[in-house]
Amino acid sequence: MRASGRMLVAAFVVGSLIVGLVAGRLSGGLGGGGSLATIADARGMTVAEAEGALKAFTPPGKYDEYTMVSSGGQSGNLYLIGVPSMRLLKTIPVFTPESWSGYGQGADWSETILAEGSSDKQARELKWGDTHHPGLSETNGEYDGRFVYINDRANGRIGMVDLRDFKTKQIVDLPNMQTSHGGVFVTPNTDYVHISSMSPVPQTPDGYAPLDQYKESYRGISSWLSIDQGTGRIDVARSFQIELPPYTQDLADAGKLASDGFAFIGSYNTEMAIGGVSEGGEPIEKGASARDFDYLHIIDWKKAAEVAAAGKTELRNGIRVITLQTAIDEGLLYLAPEPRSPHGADVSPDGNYIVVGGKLDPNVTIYDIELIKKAIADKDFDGNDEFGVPVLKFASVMAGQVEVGLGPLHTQFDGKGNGFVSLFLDSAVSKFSLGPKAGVKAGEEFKLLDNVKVNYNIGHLATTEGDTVAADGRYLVALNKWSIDRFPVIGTLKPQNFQLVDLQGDQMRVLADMPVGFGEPHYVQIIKTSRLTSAIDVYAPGTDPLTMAASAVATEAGKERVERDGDTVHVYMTAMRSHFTPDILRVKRGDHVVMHVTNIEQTADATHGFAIPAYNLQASLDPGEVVTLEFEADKAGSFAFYCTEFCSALHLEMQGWLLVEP
Ligand code: CUK
Ligand code: CUA
Repeated sequence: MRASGRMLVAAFVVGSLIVGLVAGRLSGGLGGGGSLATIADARGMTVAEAEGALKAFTPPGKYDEYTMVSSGGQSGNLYLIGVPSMRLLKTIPVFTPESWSGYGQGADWSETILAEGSSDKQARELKWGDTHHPGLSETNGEYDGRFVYINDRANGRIGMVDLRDFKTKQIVDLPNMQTSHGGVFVTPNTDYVHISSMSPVPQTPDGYAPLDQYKESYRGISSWLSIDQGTGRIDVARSFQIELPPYTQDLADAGKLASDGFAFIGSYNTEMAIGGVSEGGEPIEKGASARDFDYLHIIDWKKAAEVAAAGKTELRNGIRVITLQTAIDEGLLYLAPEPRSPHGADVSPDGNYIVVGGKLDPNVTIYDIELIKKAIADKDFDGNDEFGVPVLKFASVMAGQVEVGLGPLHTQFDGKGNGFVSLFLDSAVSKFSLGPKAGVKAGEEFKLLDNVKVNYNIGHLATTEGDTVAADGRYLVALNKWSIDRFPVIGTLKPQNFQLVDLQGDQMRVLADMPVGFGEPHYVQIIKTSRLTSAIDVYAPGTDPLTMAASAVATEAGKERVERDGDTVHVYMTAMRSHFTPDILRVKRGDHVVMHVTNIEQTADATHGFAIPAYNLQASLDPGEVVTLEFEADKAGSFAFYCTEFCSALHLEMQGWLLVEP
């Protein structure tokens, strides 16, 4: 009763604020500052801007209704941002070492992940990534808050973050593909996470083929990575790949509901231009834009899984591959023409429509899954491409086109029959209606409804829960590439600019800017915060984060010890406010030191750091966590170690000595 009473009061207060805003003044409740109009005036804002601020504002101590999982571009990380406040909550390192969390700074579990993420297909050990497309796990097509997958566009890699502790637990460097771009999505029950190549590569034993053998030797790859439902880990042995023609495969999405079992991958450069400007050839961007149509790839992935299970695959570098010929013979791969140089392939929440943007075409093109299925069943083909893949007739599968503006890229949805498409060249978002199968009235379908300017040159956009069957149409976030003039001059590399757009009124409205200074995020997903139910506050005592199970080398209070085994010294250390035990370590130069450090606290947020700066080691020990740091004590000296987290009033005293005797 009390809680609902409070909610009524809160609703009344918000109502009063809005009434006050509309009236241009606010009667009381704001303290000494006067009416909101007065405050807005004093700060040089319009009342409309103040109203926008109020819509985006999340008061101190309150949680945001949504949490945005943002890729971090060239930083190689993931970020968590509250929506609507646009407050940055967390950095999650994935492909790049990071100091605060100690990720890749000496703790064995994170070193293991990064090391496994660089296979011998690479020329060098990889130290960075270019994260583009996060994929949150789903159950029945809705986000379930268990895991998130993120690709490395630079390499054919994918990382998995466990949403129990929000830490990276796996990086897989996939064979047979060098790059991975837009093809990241999970299937509606997270049976698979999909990732596809961007640049086709030679499928030859040594990974080399001259460019004049492009059509014969180079292939695109669609990877279907099987997920362990308990841990979220990718099981490569149960996964499979499908060879694709050597086009540049691009953005992709999984079918859902009406289109469950299918996947859609856009592509460009079906011209197979290879460049060679200095060898008498033409620039790739010219060659790749020659044809009026490129191809939307349509994959029947449930059939592909059956084909793989039936053994109609070849093992290539440790993974099962369905060859292009097998994919054609088994009827699991089709193409549909899409207007030239498309970008974006997005499935509506009901699963009926697939929306494609054409970078060089002012329309979005909307396909209907029922028409696609019928065209496949009727063999309603416009011949084959030059690799023998059947091409469906454009007129047979296309449900509608909407002229939305210049440079349409990506589309998101509100679950109310509308799509929202980003317009890179126009720096705008256009809202348009889908067709009757999304609940749109006859006569109202496939129409441009609204347009809002954004600043500037938008790439992706995301609506709240917009990739799922439960898209709710509350907010949209525009991910803008350019921010010239939006922020003070702070050097020559400008921030990216996220803009929060309100979808709740009749017209879209920009509410807030969020400068992003950590890289170029390409895509985000926005999940209701209430769905993050797997999240834990504190590890159980003595947990190894890699396994989330009790660590064999956890140390309890009173059991701290140093054990020597030849030249190897095992240290079993505990950390608690405000000391390490032991706090003096004596070793000899040349010893191999293995330090098992356990944070024996069980108080949430009682994190300690452990750093031996001279040996380039740093770990973050969250309450209950065990980390192992291993090093050769090859430099003699007296080295201070310390806790790097301000954990208590006596944090500065939380230090000790590593004595390496000459
Ligand atoms: S791509 Cu960046 S704007 Cu990597 Cu999703 Cu379209
Ligand atoms: Cu522990 Cu500072």
